[in-house]
Amino acid sequence: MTIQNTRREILKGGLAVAGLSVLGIPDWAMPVLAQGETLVEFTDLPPNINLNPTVDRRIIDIRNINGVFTPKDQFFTTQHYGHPEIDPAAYRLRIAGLVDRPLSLSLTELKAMRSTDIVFGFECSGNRRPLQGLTSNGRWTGVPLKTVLDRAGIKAEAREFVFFGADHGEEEVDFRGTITKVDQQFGRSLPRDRALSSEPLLAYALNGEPLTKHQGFPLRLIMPGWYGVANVKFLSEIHVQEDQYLGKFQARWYRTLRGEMVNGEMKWKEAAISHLQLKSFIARVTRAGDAHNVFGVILHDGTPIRSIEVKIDNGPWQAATLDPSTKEKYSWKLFNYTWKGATPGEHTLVSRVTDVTGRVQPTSEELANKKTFLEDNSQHPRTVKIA
Ligand SMILES: Nc1nc2c(c(=O)[nH]1)N[C@H]1C(S)=C(S)[C@@H](COP(=O)(O)O)O[C@H]1N2
Ligand SMILES: [Mo]
Repeated sequence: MTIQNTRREILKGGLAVAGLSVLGIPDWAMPVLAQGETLVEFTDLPPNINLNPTVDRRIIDIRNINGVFTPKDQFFTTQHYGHPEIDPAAYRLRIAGLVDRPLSLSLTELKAMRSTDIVFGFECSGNRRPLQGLTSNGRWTGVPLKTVLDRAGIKAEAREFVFFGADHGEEEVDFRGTITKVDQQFGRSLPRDRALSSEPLLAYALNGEPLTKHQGFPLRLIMPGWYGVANVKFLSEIHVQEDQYLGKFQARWYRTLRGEMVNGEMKWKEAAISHLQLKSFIARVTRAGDAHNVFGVILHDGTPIRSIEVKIDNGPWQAATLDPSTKEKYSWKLFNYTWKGATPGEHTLVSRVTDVTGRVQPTSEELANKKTFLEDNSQHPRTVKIA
């Protein structure tokens, strides 16, 4: 039995509410806890949470985050068409369309190019309360996308860069009520300035090891600062074109409807999912002696963080401390706050992050005009009961 399954069985059995630290199961040994430290359960977490609802989905248990990098066998995962079988020896990345030299690159050729590393933590745009576990952080290694595009030679009229995965499935395309069934690949696009910037990576390794099938073996696009969906896995083709790409996962499935006041009038905008919205959440509360530690996670688009604060009940916002090991630009950021003098009974804890441009993580009331559930970066109040 894998750790994931063990956890699932435990959580399914509702034992989570009994206190995970007293179960005494070896592979559930709570290594995140120091000696003498105990986990304080969130009372707002439903007892029957299921962290592996399907074979294609793995949700991390945020209470167990242990260090900067998520181990490859614990990295969250989700995909729409399962995992395509890819023979690494036969694999080719094709670059076609508005290029001077169409390319077909083997893994060996890609790995022979100058590589670079980037630490990048992201979440699925559907990640939200109460679990918040569709998120992870990793060190990605690969070839800058620009290196490969420069080698192909991008024509002046190129505007849109479409990234296709090897995974595909049958989709019903609705046009004015008429449905056509077609087989489509997973695809996402980037505009020219983004595609030709220095940051996107064609990654073949995670935390120093080859990508797992869940994380997109053998190659994935890494788009630092953007939501999960932009990071196309099992990458098989880059198509360079002039027209906008309007595939399902670009234009329909991953978009947000928001109302915004412009000159005193409500304007409703539908936009494709792109960069991460500034967000934080509390992941774990522990007790050691008389003090409690509140530990949490920040996800953001790379804009430097100005402050991370924690509020207990109706008290003032108090400064929390950023973990200095998570200072890299696109890394997720971890934080801690020491809660002194906690009184017995129920308490509500919430965190709020602010970046240097003055953006503040909104409350859910402030997000009331976001009508679709993706991009939920609202402040997430959690409850605990102090004995
Ligand atoms: N080829 C392909 N890439 C994909 C997807 C997919 O279904 N197919 N899903 C996307 C979505 S919605 C997310 S959140 C991330 C998840 O990445 P992970 O499984 O490495 O965590 O992959 C993205 N890339
Ligand atoms: Mo996603």
